[in-house]
Amino acid sequence: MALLEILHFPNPRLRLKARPVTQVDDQVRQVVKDMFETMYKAPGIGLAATQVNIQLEVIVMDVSEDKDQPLCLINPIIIESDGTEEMQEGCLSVPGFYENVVRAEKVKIQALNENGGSFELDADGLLAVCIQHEMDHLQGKLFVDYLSPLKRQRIKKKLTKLEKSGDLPNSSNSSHAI
Ligand code: QAP
Ligand code: CO
Repeated sequence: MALLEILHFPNPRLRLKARPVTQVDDQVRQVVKDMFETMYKAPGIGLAATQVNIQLEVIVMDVSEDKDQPLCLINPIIIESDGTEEMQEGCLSVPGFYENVVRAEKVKIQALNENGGSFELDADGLLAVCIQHEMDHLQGKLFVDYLSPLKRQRIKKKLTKLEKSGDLPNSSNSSHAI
């Protein structure tokens, strides 16, 4: 097991597109394990491989209250979506910022699980929002892209400053803390 380093906006690596997993093998399962560990530790409710600098279509999530319902999505596709809903979102790659985003209210997805088995899932509420948010990551898209350029620029400026000063989580540059 290993904790992975989470990239922060505006790191250009968050813009890379993930490629599909061709075979769900032990190496992929190790990535899934490490991603769960990293997400639970953060703590977060969702994490896409792109956020930990791995360009594979792998997502881990757990939107349950008791953090006891891990969900792994490999090569997910949306096969149906319905309605619209606005919800406040955050992101482990955009720490400390929360803004409203409009997305589909319901989605039906098809994906592979960590054993390579195919499944479908009907999602609504927070789960549906989280799935769409994480699938965006695999395309190099962030929730801040839905905000006004001015809001996005402000967030970018603040996070760049925090990153330089080493004041973000899992930073290896906390020079002034010593
Ligand atoms: C995506 O986000 C999401 O700013 C998952 O300081 C979030 O796990 C989808 C987090 C909300 C739908 C609704 C954010 C942790 C975690 C922060 C997360 C922070 C610490 C975000
Ligand atoms: Co995110």
